Amino acid sequence: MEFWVATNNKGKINEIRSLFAEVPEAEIHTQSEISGFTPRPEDGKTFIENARIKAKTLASVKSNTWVLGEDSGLEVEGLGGLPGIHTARYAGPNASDSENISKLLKMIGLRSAQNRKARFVCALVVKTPQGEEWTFEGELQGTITHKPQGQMGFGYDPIFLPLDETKTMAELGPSFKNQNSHRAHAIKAFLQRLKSL
Ligand code: ITT
Repeated sequence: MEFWVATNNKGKINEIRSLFAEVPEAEIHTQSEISGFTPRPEDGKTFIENARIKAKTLASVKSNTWVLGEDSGLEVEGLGGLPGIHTARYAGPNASDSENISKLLKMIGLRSAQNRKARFVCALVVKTPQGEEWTFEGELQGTITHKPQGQMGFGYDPIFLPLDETKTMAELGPSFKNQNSHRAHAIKAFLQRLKSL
């Protein structure tokens, strides 16, 4: 049973592979295996729209199989929901994780030191082998810390303290994310629907 995932992000794909461990017959592939494949620009206005763009673009070359488009990001309350759909490129087009983190900490310091509430959001658009579209969403609430801590995970994990936790997501690591992350919630909802077929 093949599942093609429309992402180039290695952190995401590692997590998606772990989440699919409960489906032993699943073979996970990514768009990077398709030579000459060019993703379309993510010019949607919402996470779901961008996830749909990713899924549709990959489904146009991978029909009659399962295709997953995943778009995710961080919404910070004191920044009016930013960086939102711009999370991956918050500090510029080729920004590294540490550059994005530095920019976010600076912006919160400037604009909203009092309100560090945030949530991670994951939108998942699945194209079924029959061409139907299924959508799923997941979120994880938390706060933004004052400095990065922890080495695990990717992206903004070192500055994200999940609600009711005393460690950042980068300190909590894969066992926590596999159960509780925004991505885990969305993928688990998909796997549940898949099992009900
Ligand atoms: P693809 O479009 O190829 O999937 P991307 O990294 O550009 O890769 P997105 O457009 O969905 O993916 O951007 C999501 C960004 O949000 C990602 O680059 C991270 O910076 C951040 N992010 C998403 N999920 C995260 C997580 O679980 N932990 C930390 N940061 C996360």
